[in-house]
Amino acid sequence: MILDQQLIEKHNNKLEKKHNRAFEFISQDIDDVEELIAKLQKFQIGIPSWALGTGGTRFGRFSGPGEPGSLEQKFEDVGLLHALNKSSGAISLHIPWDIPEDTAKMKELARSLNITFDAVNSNTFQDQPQQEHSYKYGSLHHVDPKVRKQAIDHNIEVINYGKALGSKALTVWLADGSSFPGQLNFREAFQNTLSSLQEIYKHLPEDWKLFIEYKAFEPYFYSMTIGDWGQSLLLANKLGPKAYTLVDLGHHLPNANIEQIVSLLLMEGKLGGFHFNDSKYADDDLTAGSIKPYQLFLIFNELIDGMDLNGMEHATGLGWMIDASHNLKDPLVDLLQSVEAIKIAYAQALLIDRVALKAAQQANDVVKSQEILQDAFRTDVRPLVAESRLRSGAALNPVLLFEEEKLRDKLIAERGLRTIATGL
Ligand code: PSV
Ligand code: MN
Ligand code: MN
Repeated sequence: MILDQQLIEKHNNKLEKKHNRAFEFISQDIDDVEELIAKLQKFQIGIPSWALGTGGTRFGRFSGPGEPGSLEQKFEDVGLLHALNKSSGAISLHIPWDIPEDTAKMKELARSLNITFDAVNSNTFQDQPQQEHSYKYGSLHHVDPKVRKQAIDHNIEVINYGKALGSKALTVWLADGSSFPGQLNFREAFQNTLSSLQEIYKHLPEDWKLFIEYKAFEPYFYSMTIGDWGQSLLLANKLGPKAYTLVDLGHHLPNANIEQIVSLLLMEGKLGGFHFNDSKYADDDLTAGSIKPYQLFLIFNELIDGMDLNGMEHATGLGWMIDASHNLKDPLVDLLQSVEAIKIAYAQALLIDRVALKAAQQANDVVKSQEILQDAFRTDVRPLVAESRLRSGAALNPVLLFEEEKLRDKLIAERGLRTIATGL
């Protein structure tokens, strides 16, 4: 392991004095700071196996050195992130990009790194070598039952890998859609998707969830067969209690009110979880909170409101995952930044005075309602998030430690300049 506890302690000792000052300062204004810190400590965010290497665009890929060259090394990367922030204790695998051939061995490796298995993801948006039927015109929605069957079988295979590892959910994202009016019969495409998902659902273990992701555009440009939360929710409702909608922040039309979508899905008991990322224009897969931090905060505002109302456990009630892919930054540093941004938004939303907000809403006090939200959003909660790390044995400033200790150089020394080529 390129990072041991001593290095973390050395780093923390250096920063502790300044941190303690900032933490004491903010603590004075918080009623139950201990409860808030405990919530932050518990909160874990799943890391996608496809975000550990440098992503590309359709114009090119500029690989970084020292990226993981095997699934074992991807696990080690997540273990490293988790050691740095103690908030990244799970990996979400994408199959067949990451096939855990020897599941017992991979489980043991994960255990030794203190990480668990988040949702497993199927892939029916690319043709694999030796595959009999092509997904050029879609998979679960395909007009040809043979193609649908092949895609269903693949999803069942992914469930089986997940069962062997200890995952508890399958995420289905479909690239099924059409690029020209007339190409598809919408109703038939939807019905085919539903009956394919029904087959997959039959193979879902009792304690599993099926996450149905939606996306408004891309790779098709006219219609997507699961294009919005309405279509996803329709499918989830028809499938049954184990099926849920998954919200990927980058999959909406511009300016969509995602926090409102979140609040209603939660109200209906059909919000499965998130793929966190950020975007300016489309499915840009940028670092969470890097473009619209207020939106992220407003989403957490709805989450806390709805979860508290339904008595849901914040840390485990939903699937919290990142879905990112980068061309410019070191992927590990980027993931540290995303986890930090998500925890900051959560901490800010925990500060909202909910009793006062309710009263202001009931009185139609528009100004006060806005003031209450913005007061929480404009509080610098970074010392709270850092304190939660300190108490969990993680680094006060993971990004700084990563850079100071030249952790990427150490990975390069171990792995060489080899890189992987998976990821979107
Ligand atoms: C493609 O848009 C995508 O980013 C989806 O969000 C999936 O979750 C991810 O790829 C992995 O398949
Ligand atoms: Mn996604
Ligand atoms: Mn996406």
